[in-house]
Amino acid sequence: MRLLEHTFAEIRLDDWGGEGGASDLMRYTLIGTEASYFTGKARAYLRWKGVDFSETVATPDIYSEVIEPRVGFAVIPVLLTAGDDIVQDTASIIDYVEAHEPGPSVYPPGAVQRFVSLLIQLYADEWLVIPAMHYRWTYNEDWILEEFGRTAAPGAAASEQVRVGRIIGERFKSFVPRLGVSEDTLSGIEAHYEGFLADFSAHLRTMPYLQGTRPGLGDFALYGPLYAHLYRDPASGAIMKRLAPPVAEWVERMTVPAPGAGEFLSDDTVPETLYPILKRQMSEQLPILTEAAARLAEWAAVQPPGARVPRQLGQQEFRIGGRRGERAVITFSLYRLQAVLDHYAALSDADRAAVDGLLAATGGEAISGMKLPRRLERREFRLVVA
Ligand SMILES: N[C@@H](CCC(=O)N[C@@H](CS)C(=O)NCC(=O)O)C(=O)O
Repeated sequence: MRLLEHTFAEIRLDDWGGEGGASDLMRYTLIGTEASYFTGKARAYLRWKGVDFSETVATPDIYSEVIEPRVGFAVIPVLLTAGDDIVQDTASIIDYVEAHEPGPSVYPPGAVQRFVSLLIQLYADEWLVIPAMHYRWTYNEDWILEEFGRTAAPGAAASEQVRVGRIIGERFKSFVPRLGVSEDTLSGIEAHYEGFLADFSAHLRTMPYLQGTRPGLGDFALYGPLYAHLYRDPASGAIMKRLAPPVAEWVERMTVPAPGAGEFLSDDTVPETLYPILKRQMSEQLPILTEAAARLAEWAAVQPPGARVPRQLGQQEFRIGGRRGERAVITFSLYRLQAVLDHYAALSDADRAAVDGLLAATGGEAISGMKLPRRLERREFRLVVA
């Protein structure tokens, strides 16, 4: 969901102090913040995986001394390894740890369940960001500005924290209209989110996680928006607890996940209680992805291999919860879509038939014929066309 490239140098002070340091003698260091969407996803996963890690707060000093020089731009979370590798993007972080650490896999063993996990990741990372940012900035603005200041400058005076919080906050707030949050769409965004909460609550009354008695990739992805913005931000958390106690309890379980406990549903079963969630995704997110792929095709037609993909390719109309609005065409979403399409392309005939049945039942038939115009890759942490 990265939208802006910015530097933290302008708000840097030498004597703020922070917690921990990037050189702790742990196997991994996760750099992020408690208020960050994608840090939540990575943290819950690392805890569940049972790996040895510590967390370093992404203060302005850490941004300008570690993240910007090594990643090339200001973004969290970042994973540092004991071997001094640096990994960015939560999907890459998860895949890196899956490849290097023993223990239970975050991916369900069945190809159909795995397809659903990737779909839910696409929805959680790239669509629920709309309600997450709306609720944060419409109902929690003063709180989050103070929180940004407390995090960035823990040793500073309260007035300095407020100043710093505003500088950081203005940057994140500027993402809000680009995501399509406006007067025209507010009620639709809330309708979408409340519908999701009702459907996820109904599902959670039947089992503790998305696909059984243990969390998988889809759960960790959903935890991104549902923890920091929609549970921890106080006004959002009150709404979640009022409308969807099972979801709030799931957030609490996911915050302290028991490493390795539980099972995925047997026989690669996808519970029908997930269909309403997938239907909502298909009816609202799929059309914007289809249009984004067409924009990528126009742009990429004249690009050489290795060309860096712009974060945004103009604007597009979209629908959410019955309302219409405008938003930026966010190219990164196509990278998450590509993971879904790659998995689809590699399915056996029998698994493809099962996935096609699921797509037909949820209005997602278009996915079976979808192809991105160019392959997307990440080089030096940037999206490029192959
Ligand atoms: N796709 C990335 C998204 C990371 C992301 O958007 N992080 C936010 C904070 S939660 C950020 O640092 N945004 C800054 C920016 O987009 O410029 C991931 O999964 O790690």
